[in-house]
Amino acid sequence: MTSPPPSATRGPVAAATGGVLAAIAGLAAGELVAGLSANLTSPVISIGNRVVDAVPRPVKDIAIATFGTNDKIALVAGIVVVLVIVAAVLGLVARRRPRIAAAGAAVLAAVGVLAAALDPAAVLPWAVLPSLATGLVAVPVLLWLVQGNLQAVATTRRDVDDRPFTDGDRGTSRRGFLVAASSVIAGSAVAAVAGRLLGRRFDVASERADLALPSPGESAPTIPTAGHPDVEGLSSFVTPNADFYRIDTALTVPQLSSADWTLRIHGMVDQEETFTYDDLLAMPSVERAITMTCVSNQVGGNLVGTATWQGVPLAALLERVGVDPAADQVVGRAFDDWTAGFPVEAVAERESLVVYAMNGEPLPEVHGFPLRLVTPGLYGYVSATKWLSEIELTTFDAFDQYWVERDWDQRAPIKVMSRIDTPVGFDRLASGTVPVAGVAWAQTRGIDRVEVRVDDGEFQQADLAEAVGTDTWRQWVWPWDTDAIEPGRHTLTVRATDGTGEVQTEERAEPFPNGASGWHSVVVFTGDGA
Ligand SMILES: Nc1nc2c(c(=O)[nH]1)N[C@H]1C(S)=C(S)[C@@H](COP(=O)(O)O)O[C@H]1N2
Ligand SMILES: [Mo]
Repeated sequence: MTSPPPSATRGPVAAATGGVLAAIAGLAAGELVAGLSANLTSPVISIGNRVVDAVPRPVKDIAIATFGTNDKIALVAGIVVVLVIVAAVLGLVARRRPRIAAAGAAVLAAVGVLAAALDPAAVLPWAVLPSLATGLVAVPVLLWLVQGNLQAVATTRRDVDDRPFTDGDRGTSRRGFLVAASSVIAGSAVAAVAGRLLGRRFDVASERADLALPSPGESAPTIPTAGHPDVEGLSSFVTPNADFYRIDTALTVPQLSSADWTLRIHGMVDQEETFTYDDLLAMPSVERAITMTCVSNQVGGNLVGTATWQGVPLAALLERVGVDPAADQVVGRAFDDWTAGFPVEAVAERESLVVYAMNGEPLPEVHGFPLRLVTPGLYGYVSATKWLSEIELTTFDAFDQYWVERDWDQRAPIKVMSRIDTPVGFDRLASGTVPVAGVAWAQTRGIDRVEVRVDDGEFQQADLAEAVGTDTWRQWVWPWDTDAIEPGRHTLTVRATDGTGEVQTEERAEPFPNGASGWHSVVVFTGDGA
C-alpha cells in the first residue's frame, strides 16, 4: 500500500500567496457588502469589537501600556496579521487537501459571522451578511488560485492531480497563476473601494454640520483672561474639540444619525419615556464648563480636557419619568450596549447633563454624536456614556456597568491632581526667571492651592489663575528664579490642595482600579551647563 504522495498543483510560494489573496478577496467582498447599509460592519471590525469586549483586564492593560491610544490600530493590525498567516497556511493545505482548506476558510468566515451576530448593536439577520460574503468569495477563490479549478473541493486527496509538472506545464501554470492572482487583486481593490465609497453615505459629518443648535438658557461662564495666564506651553483653558482626548471601546467611529435618534429612559421609573433628538433640543438647556478626566490617565498624562457642554439637565428628564426611590444607580447605555453608571444622587448634586453640544458645536462624532452624558467630578467610565441611547434606573446590586464587570471600582470620584505643562521634562532652561505652569483639577471640589518645589526643597505656593468654577481645572504659574540655584539638573514637583482641604497624596497608585495618584515631577537643566 505504498503510493507516492501526490504532487502539488502549485508551488508552495504560489499556494501561500493564493491563500492570502483569497482572504483579501473575501475581505474586500465583506467591505463591499458592509457598505450597503449603515448597520453593517466589516468582518475584521466585527471580530475586533468582540475581542475588545472579551480580553481579560491584564491583557488589555498590557496593550494600553504598550500602544497607548493607538491600541485600536494595534488590535486591528494584529487581527490582520493572524489572518494573513492562517490564510497562507490554508493556501499551503489547499495544495493537497482542498476540502480541508475550504473547510478552514469557511470556519474563519464563520468566526466573522458569529462575531457580527453577537454584536449587541447588530441588526439581525442582516449583520452576518458581510462575513457571509467573505466566506462565499474566499473559499472559491482559494480553490481557484491554488488548484486551478473549483471542482477541486469535490476531489479527495487521492484524486488530486499527481502528475508531475513538466517544464512546459510549469511555465503555463505560473503564467496562469499570475493572471489569476492579478485579476483577484484588481477585483478586490474595486470591491473594497466601492464598499468604502458606498459606506460614506452613512457618514453623519454633513448632517452634523447642518444642525442648528438652540441657544442655551444659561450660558457657560466666559473664561476670564485671568483664568488663563499667558504662558507659552500652558494648555489652553478650553481644550479645542480637535485636541480633546478620545477614549472608548469602539474600533470605528460610530455614525449615528440624529434624525431618527431616540433616548429611552426606563427601568425603575413611574412612566418610561422616549425622547427624540429634536425633543431634547426643544427643552430648556444649560451650558456648563466642565473638565473631564479618564480614570486611565497617568500622573502627568493628557487624558483630561475642558470643554463647554450644552444640554438638558438629567434631573429635568428624570422628573418627567418619576424615579422609584429604591433606585440608586443611573445607567447610561450606548448604541453598542456599552454602559456607565453612577449614583442617583449625583444627578442633582453634581448636575448630570444629557449633552448635545461641545464648545458650541454639535457633539463631534468621536465624542458621542448625537447625545452623551456628562457628570462633573466622576471619571468618564462611570459617568460619560457617548452615543447615548438609553438611560436605565436600577440599583448597584442589580447591575454592573461595562468596566465594573471588568473589576474597576463601582464608584469613581475624580482624585485631586496637578500637572506641570511647562517646562517639559529634560528642557534646558535659559537663565533668569522661568515660569513653571500647569493645571490642577478636583472637579466639584475646586482647587484652593497649588505648590511647587525644586528638588527636595520646601513647597512654594504657586499663583492661581482665577477659578472659572469648581467643575473645571484651574491654571497656575510659579515664577522660578533659576539664577538662585546651582546650575545643573533639577527636579520640579507639583501638588495641589482641593476645596475641601485635601492635599494631593504623594503615594503612587496605578490607574486601576480607581485612578492614578502621586505627584507629577519633571527633570530640567539650568545654568551654563544647559
Ligand atoms: N459609548 C461609550 N461611551 C464612553 C466610553 C466608551 O467606551 N463607550 N468610554 C468612556 C470613557 S472611559 C471616558 S474617559 C470618556 C471619554 O470621553 P471622550 O472620548 O469624549 O474624551 O467617555 C466615556 N464614554
Ligand atoms: Mo476613561
